[in-house]
Amino acid sequence: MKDDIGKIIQESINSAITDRGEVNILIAGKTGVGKSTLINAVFQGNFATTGQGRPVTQKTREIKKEGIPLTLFDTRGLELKDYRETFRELESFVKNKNDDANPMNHIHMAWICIDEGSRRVEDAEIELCDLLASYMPVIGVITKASSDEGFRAKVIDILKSAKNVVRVNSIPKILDDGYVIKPSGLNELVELAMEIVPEGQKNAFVAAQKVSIKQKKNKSHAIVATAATSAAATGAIPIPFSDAFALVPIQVGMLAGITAVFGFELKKAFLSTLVSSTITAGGATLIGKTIVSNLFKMFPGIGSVAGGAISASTASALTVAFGEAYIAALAYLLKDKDISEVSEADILTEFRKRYLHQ
Ligand SMILES: Nc1nc2c(ncn2[C@@H]2O[C@H](COP(=O)(O)OP(=O)(O)OP(=O)(O)O)[C@@H](O)[C@H]2O)c(=O)[nH]1
Ligand SMILES: [Mg+2]
Repeated sequence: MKDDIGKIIQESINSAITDRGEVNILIAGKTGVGKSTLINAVFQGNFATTGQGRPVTQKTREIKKEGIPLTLFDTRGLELKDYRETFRELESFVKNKNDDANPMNHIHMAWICIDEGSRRVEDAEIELCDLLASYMPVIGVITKASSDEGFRAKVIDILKSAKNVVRVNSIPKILDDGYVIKPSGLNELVELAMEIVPEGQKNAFVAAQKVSIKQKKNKSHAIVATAATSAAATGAIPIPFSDAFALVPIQVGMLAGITAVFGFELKKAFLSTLVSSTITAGGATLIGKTIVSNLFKMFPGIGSVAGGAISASTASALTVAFGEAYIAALAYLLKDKDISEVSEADILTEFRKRYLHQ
């Protein structure tokens, strides 16, 4: 049984990672416009500060980080006189990427950053937007936003091939009297990106971003709902005692899926602790209740129908309670902490509080 659990956990991790997929985003803008600052404000892992990235064209660097399902392409060179040369090289790179038979390797969206303070949109920005828009959805991002004065409307009008334009301010601003203006627009940007990113990349994007806990919860609720349906199906099969064991992989898979979508690293040791201290320690609630309902099934005739029915709804209800407690724990921890600041012990404590009430 112990070995089986180990195998189930490893398989759950593998499929959670596969199901989550990868998302690739190109971020372009003139030097100093605030690309790196925006990247660090939106995504977990301090992407823009750690490492210089690998140059993939003269002006584009590819940035990746272990454990985060995101690749960023940071593009500069828009301010150069010979930007068309830069664009030609970029276009052949992008075309090559997006011709790949595997959609996971495509560049899935682009953000073109324009400094609000510049109050103008350059020809290079318009040309780049049109160029990229023929390969992927593009969002116009007005950076260092402080006062609009009609600039957003102007950008919408000029960047016709962009899906939409969002104003962001990526860093808090401290005024003379000590008043702090919080970053703004990041949530709008993430919501918009979620709408336009391909379906197969949504979970990866949700995991990589750190702005919207709501999006992480939404995707996790969907994982719980799917698991609850599978759990109900195992419960409906009138074979005595089979359910408790059939439920384990479903619930472990659900845990791994939620962990992945929240953007936490999937470590076997951690999931093992989580599983043994909840699924097993919760035996009284989980496996225990399933066994009770299986006893019903052993009665002939009406017993197996009633038993099946009780078991199906019990299995599904237990799975939902289990999954939702985990989501609530993770969401609670991320309210005022970054993923990197949340320890495995924190997760265990909060999860046990909510699921085992201890
Ligand atoms: N007030 C304010 N300042 C910002 C914002 N974003 C960036 N900055 C500042 O603008 C400067 C340049 O920001 P970066 O993020 O390094 O710009 P970049 O586009 O990555 O620049 P390159 O990597 O040189 O192309 C830094 O001093 C930032 O602190 C913002 O949203 N608001
Ligand atoms: Mg930068």
